[in-house]
Amino acid sequence: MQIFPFSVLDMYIMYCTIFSPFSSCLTLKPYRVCLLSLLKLDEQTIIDVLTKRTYAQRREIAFAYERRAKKDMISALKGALSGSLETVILGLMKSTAQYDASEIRGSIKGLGTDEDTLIEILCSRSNTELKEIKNVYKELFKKDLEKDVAGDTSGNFAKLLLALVQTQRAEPSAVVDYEKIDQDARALYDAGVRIKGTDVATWISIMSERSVPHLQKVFQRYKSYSPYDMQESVMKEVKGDLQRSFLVLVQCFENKQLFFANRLHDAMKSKGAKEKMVTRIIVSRCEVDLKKICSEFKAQYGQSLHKTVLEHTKGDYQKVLLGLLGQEE
Ligand SMILES: [Ca+2]
Repeated sequence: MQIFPFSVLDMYIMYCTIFSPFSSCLTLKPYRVCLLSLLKLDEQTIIDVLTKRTYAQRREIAFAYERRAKKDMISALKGALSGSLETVILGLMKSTAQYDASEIRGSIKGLGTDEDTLIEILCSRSNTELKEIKNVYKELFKKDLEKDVAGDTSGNFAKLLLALVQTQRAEPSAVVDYEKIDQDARALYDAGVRIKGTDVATWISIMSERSVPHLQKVFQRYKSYSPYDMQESVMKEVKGDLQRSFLVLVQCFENKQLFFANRLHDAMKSKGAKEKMVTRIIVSRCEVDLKKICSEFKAQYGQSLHKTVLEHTKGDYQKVLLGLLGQEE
């Protein structure tokens, strides 16, 4: 096993902050230094510690580390780790919004676009999450998310993503408006399955402006007009990136945690997991709804996500994922 190449001072600071993240290092008793010299901080320790803390605690650890070591813990981790483990650990050192913003930036900068990442993030995040992503994006990259998305996409696909980034979605209302539910269901049908071609603009405005509970009822009602449910209608009416985006949206409106469970299942069912997707979903959801994703996974596939990760990944990458999934329920 590789020894984590930190100096003794580094290890002392790590130890103090790790085992007592909210107390000042200065108040710790000196005997801990002796204890520390017995400790070997290796990859397993890093995994154990960082996966069992919240983001706020990980920041606290990094902050205390930087204050005492006069150097950046992220750079130290970069120097010490490599490969998939490094990717996950560095992801964990970002807030959820910072992580999402960085993934989006990574998917559009340079030549070409990673539509998979872009669609997954923009079509699955709530309005509140998207607002924060926009702010963080500006902060981190000094760029406007809307402009970057517009610059990298085109046609109706661009219009849909931009409508989502504009965060016009209504907040859920306490009053159920059956008339509007019926109107929207009918409008979705009239703009798609009922006519030749598709009035995509109508689909975009309904799916980007209505609240999620409202849309759930709209899709139920929709079935009384259309011979196909909303997902089937999307498959029939549109193609390519636009189709994939609408599908992610509809699936997330219906059951977001099931959507992520299905994605994880698909990413891992083939030999050699689609690591990028597995990493992205587990890191981006570990502070949000990973527990619920685990229950949906178990309910849907009869096998735990935990066991599936054990079967389809290996080494430190497997350890860090299992650490984030926590105890199997
Ligand atoms: Ca049509």
